[in-house]
Amino acid sequence: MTRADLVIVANRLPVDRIEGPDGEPAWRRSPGGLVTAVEQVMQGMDGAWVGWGGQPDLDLEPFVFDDTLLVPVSLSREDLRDYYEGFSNGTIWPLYHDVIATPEFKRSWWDAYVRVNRRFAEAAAEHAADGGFVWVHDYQLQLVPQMLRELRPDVTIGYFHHIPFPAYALFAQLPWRRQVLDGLLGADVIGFQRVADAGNFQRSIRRLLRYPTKGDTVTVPTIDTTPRTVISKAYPISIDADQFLELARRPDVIARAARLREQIGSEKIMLGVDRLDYTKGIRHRLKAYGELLADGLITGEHVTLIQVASPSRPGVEAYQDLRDEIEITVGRINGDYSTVETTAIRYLHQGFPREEMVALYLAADVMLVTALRDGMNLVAKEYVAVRQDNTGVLLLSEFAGAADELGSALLVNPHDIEGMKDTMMRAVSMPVAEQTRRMKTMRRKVIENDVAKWGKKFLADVNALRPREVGE
Ligand code: GDG
Repeated sequence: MTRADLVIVANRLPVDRIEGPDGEPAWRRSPGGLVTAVEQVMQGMDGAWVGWGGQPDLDLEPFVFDDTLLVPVSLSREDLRDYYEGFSNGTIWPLYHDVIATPEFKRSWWDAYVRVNRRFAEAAAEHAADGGFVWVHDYQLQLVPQMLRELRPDVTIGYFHHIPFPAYALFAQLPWRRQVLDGLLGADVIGFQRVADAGNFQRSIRRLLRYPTKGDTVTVPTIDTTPRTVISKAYPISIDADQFLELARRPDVIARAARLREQIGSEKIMLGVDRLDYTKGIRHRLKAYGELLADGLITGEHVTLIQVASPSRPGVEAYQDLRDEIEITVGRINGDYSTVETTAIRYLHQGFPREEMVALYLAADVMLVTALRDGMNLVAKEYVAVRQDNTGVLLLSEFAGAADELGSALLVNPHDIEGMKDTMMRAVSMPVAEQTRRMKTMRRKVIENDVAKWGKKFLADVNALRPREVGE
């Protein structure tokens, strides 16, 4: 049995199953952010990755891909319905995003969540080397740290929470709130996106479990030994800025951006890029833009809006409803304000290659990030990273984690439609000197604090707890 010094545990494996050239199934690296983030940490180390292979009932043995041992966890259609679409995306996701949609509390979903979390914990326990480090990722796997600690008390456990952690009054609604806190506290280091998330978590610990907290630590009592100290702290995630800059410097990408501008033809381009999710504030953004057109403050020839809404969670009802609402709104606005020659909103319910995303970022005068609640929002950081000439305006929701670092953006409250309209007008007419001043400050932050630094900071806190460093 192969065992690794570093084991990543995430809902998905970092690969997609595709049809190979010979018609046989093959694997292709998926372009996700977590892969790049962790890749840097894994370099030169014996690494394994535990996760679901992306298709139901895929019962496969562990295999090596790109020097990493991939350990597929099999999920049945029922598991996917109850653990993934159900408890993860129908209960935890809306509850942790300030109940923007109503969370459903179903006991059968919880049972599936426990069952599947155990499966992930067992796979991690089987593949971690003696005294190794296991890094668990995100809200689908909050019970894994404790389950793993019971199976393998010798390993060091980290957990990173990519989405917000809600205020106590909301978290307290969860019927299984204690179990979730106990599950997370199985880790040695628990990472959050914002200082406020770590604060909310500690408040819930104090109120519900009555464990003492001090600074970045929680003291967890144990039955037979001295209490354990758990670190719970903010580690704001970032992007691989160099990789984005490299794309932004490629002649074909630059040429594509110029062509897009020319073809669109309007004076200004505003851009939104989001997974089609109710947390992203796409409806609010469309409403503000539609009203500016209705008020006659702008025309479609003057300001075009490109909205990429990449398909997401089509099996969850709230997402189907959201898609309908957005598509009706886009249809109405275009019906009223497009002309034979110009289209007010170019709406794309599709995923695009990263090159195309970067070309869009380069073509856009204004980037709209109007999330009602967002753990971090990497799109905001990607836009900033590629704007090498220091032009462009980022309009950023104060409810996205990125607002903590990107205070030089035009910050908005997306619920305040009048405020958003004013800020959009300010964004499309901002003098270049002001754009440059703001963009320079933001670019410095994003480039200095890239994802490699994020990984290093998390690992430094993990290593401080260990007799030997991870990777030694
Ligand atoms: C969760 C948290 C947190 C999107 N469409 C396409 C595409 N993307 C890429 C973006 C960006 C990523 O997907 C989206 O990241 P976000 O951070 O904006 O949002 P979530 O997906 O909700 O991520 C979030 C994040 O985890 C990390 O911790 O920041 O708060 O919700 O990289 O560029 N990429 C390509 N084609 C698309 O059509 N290639």
